Amino acid sequence: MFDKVITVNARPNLALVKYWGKRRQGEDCQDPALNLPQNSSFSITLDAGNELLTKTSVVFSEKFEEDMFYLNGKKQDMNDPELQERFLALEKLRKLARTKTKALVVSNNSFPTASGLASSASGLSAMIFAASKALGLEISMEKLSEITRIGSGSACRSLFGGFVVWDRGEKPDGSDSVARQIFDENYWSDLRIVICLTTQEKKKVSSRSGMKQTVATSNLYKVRPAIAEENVRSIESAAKKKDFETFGKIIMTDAMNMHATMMDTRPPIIYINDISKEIIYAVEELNEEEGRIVGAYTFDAGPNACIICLEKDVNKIIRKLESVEGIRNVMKAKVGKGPELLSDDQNSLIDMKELVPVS
Ligand code: 2P0
Repeated sequence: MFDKVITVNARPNLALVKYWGKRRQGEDCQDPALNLPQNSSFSITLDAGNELLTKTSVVFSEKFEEDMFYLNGKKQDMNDPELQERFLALEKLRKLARTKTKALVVSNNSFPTASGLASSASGLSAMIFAASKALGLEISMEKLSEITRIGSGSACRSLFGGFVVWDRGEKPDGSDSVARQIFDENYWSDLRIVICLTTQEKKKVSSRSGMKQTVATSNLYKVRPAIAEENVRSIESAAKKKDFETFGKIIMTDAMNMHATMMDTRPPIIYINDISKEIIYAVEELNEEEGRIVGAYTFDAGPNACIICLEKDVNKIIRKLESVEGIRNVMKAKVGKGPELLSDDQNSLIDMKELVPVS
């Protein structure tokens, strides 16, 4: 049964209104492992050519005694508690397929893992998308997004291309906490993202544990979900009108609002660094000089900056950033597609005959 190798490419997404905090067990959450967010979020899926891509091959086979996972060529320890939590999503798929057959998952990221660029989002969405095909499951993207969310919250947004809203939902079982595309990748064709890498170091506090600490200890966080919810509504309406001025202002204020709650956490979580701060000042200065929003910066759980702008202003922003010392690399991205199924001959990461990772 099975033994069919499926390979997909998936892309990271960039939240422009952020998810930072899960619901705790209670009336609106029956199990914290469901990864139910405190607020809705809004993202764009990123396309930086081959630079920000997760390629993943999955096969289920009776030959396997255990699940195996290789990330960037390295076999991962399946006893790792965080990995086990993430694989709950795969377990859920297996349940739907009424099977106990184990899987081999081989995944390669073309960007630095755990550096604040969302590799877990593209990774989990690639794995779950590929696994659903390998199991021959015919389920809606909405259902797939519900399952992917269990592996990683932000990953449920990477199942779609373009502009995506992940609705908070109200149900304690999480069946209405799913992502949906609101516009496809061609909708706002001159939107660009300038990504500035300021470090390649692994972050000190993982998003998963960081957001838990924030929800538990930050007083400021008490007002965050309502602010974020309002920001999702406003940015959706700005996107609908392609009103970049409003769009950009919401992006910057939402990112800073989330980072304020991180800093208000006990002990404080400070993801941005001195270079990030210089980038903020440089973009603010450029916007001031031009008398309009030229660029809008945002930061995730790390110090790398993403600056959203229109195509006509990309060079202006890059020139301005030349005054900032310490930026290691600048990449340009567009709004991209959701996961793509690759045909067998498009270099699978699993040897089709031996069912082992290709060396
Ligand atoms: C986001 N981040 O909305 C926010 C902005 C980081 C800052 O989603 O525990 O890796 O797997 O649900 O999705 C990072 O959190 O956390 C994240 P889990 P995830 O993109």
